Amino acid sequence: FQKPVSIEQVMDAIASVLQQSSQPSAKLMIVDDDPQVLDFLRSLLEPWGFKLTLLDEPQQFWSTLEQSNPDLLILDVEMPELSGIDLCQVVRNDSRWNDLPILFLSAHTDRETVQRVFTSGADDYINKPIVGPELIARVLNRLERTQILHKLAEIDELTGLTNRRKSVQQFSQLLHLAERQTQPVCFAILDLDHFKQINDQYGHDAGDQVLRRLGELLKQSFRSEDVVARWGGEEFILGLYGTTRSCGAKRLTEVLEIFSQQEFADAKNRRFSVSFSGGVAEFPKDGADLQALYRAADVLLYQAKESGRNQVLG
Ligand code: GH3
Ligand code: MG
Ligand code: MG
Ligand code: MG
Ligand code: MG
Repeated sequence: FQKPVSIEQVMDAIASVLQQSSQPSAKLMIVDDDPQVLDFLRSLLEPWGFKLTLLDEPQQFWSTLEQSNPDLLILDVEMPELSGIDLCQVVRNDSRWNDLPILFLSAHTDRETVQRVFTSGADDYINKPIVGPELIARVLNRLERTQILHKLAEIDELTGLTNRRKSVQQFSQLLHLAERQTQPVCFAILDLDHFKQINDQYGHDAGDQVLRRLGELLKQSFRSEDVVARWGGEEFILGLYGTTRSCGAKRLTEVLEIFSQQEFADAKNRRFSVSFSGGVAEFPKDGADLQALYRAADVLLYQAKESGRNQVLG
């Protein structure tokens, strides 16, 4: 038999989770027309390190939401002018806040209210009077789920590299930084050679193994501040900070030498090796944004393919 769990034990368990997680610095925005509830929530949540934005009248909801840019939103259901349910509906219809976790507080636990809360797009629901440990547990749970979903949405499943969508964001940050610090960025496209043939001859699993290996090699060959991403299919892109075109081309040629010497084996233990071709461009000389850099590098990639593959041109 298990002993009943006391509130102290729950608090201890939460404290240990909090110590291990990076969540406490998360930003929470709370809207409730009752200042006493806000005071209570402040005294409950602040000691855990959350950054709080408290609002007791929904009139300033939008400007406050935009300014505080919270990781999680807590809404009261019943407020004099606008209900939390109305707010939630509008937030959910704005693509900027699609994935913002929303928790509701309410003294009304009737079926109809609960149903309206969830159909408005809420993620969770907490009864008033608020039980501190329960609220904290629900907040942490939501933040953790959201963090996991965000991570998953940024990663290419096969190689573990940054995916295309995320890499576009990373690139724009990298180029802004380079512009401010007047540094070059080397942009490269890599494309595996005759990869269709590899798949046809040795099977799709063997092909996947090649993609994973190239992903690992690229990850370990460049710094964490560089962009290394799978752009799609058998194509990878790189952004090397503070690196010129010729320097980047040289380093990628070294990576190509290592890669093309790797031996792979298929399910029938047939041995094979694979090469790639690359085209390299330099920011800001060859292009001022990702699109222009991509075009410039793609011209050289095409030339590399046309003139025998297994080479990086820059
Ligand atoms: P080239 O040297 O001109 O680039 O020829 P290629 O055969 O590599 O180029 P093509 O674009 O004709 O074929 C690309 C192949 O990449 C076709 C597709 O089956 C394979 N491919 C794309 N994504 C994956 C994947 O996730 N896994 C595997 N195993 N193969 C993939
Ligand atoms: Mg209220
Ligand atoms: Mg291709
Ligand atoms: Mg092709
Ligand atoms: Mg190819």
